[in-house]
Amino acid sequence: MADRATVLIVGAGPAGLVLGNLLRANGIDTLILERGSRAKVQNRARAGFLGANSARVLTEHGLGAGMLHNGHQHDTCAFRDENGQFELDYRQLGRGEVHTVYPQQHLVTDLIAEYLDRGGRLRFGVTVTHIDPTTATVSYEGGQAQGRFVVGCDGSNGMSRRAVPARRQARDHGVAWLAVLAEAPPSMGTTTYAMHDNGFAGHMARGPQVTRYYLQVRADGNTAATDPADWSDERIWSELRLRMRVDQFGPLREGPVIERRIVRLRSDVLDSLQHQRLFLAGDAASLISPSAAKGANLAIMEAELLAAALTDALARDDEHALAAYSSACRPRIWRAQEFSHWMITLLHGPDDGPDADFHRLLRRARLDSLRDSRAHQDFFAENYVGI
Ligand code: RFL
Repeated sequence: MADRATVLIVGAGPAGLVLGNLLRANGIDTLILERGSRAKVQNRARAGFLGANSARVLTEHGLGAGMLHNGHQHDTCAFRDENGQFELDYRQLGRGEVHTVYPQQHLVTDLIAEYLDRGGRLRFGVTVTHIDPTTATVSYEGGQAQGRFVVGCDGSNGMSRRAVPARRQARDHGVAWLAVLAEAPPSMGTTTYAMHDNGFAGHMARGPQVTRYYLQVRADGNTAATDPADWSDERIWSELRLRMRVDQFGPLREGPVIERRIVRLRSDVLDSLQHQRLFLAGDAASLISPSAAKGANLAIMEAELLAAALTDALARDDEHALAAYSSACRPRIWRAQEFSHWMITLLHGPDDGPDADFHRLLRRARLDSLRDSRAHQDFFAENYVGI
């Protein structure tokens, strides 16, 4: 016999867990099915920068204790290239908002504990293999579960988005990063974006003892022309020293590399986040490149909207918000995509090709404008922290 729950959620990432928590707070019976083990999802290091809306959602809904206690506020970023460096204190710009740095794996750990405390049901090690959007039934090896609604929060490679017959806007931005986590304190007090002829390098704090770095690596067509295994600790640090121009700006605080992986910069957005009784949230709905650190923030924004809409539908028999869910999310998703794309073009130029010089000079002009123009800085700050 099929398991029953009012709302079935596929995936225990930020989207599924925020949604599950908000529904539980409204007394709605939920079941989350997650492919990975609890240890695996609680140790998956990805995002770290939570924007102002995410911090509000977590705090307002009683999910922010860990973030408020152990996260820290971050308000400055720096850009450096062959012409020097400038900093933007974005607390003083735009809407005056800041980031809270709180690693995704800590947030996921908090959200799981709180969800279980709120009486939510969660099964680890269950891989959903089929979703029927008409009957809100999900199948997994050895069983089935049925709900009034199903929400696919299973990420960009998940299977739930394939059950939504929507048009897709997919784009590979032709850029690949080696994403590195180092067991080392941050080297600078700022998030730093460094532009160099060898490619982009980035520095982002994650905590007192862990720092994320990015190195742009060669991308040929749709594949990165390198393997993480090609990058020894020494090669990573030597390339970071070069691109971060340590001779000019001071040394990096180095330490063992604890994770290295290739990340393609891609977008993949569906134009509808609903089909019959199936809804999508998070990366399942809209994948965004990590260039502006928006993915987890979009997931949290969507989870809050969908929780309110499902609550209206289930507790008040009012499906207006549910019907409007896709159209409420779409403009926010595209604002984030637009800014993320703007960041991609700011940080990377084409290495070669007939237009390479033209694009390099445009990039230079864009950076000059960001350094000098208060209006441009306000635009940046508003979009950098906001959704
Ligand atoms: P997740 O986190 O991928 O979770 C999906 C969950 O679904 C499970 N799953 C299934 N379960 C059952 N049956 C199936 N068939 C299943 N298929 C999949 C998976 O096991 C998994 O647990 O998706 P969600 O919840 O939508 O959250 C999205 C975020 O994780 C993602 O957008 C961010 O990590 C993106 N991102 C960043 N976002 C930010 O807002 N700020 C950042 O600073 C930031 N930095 C990053 C990032 C992503 C990165 N990578 C690795 C792409 C840095 C990096 C390097």
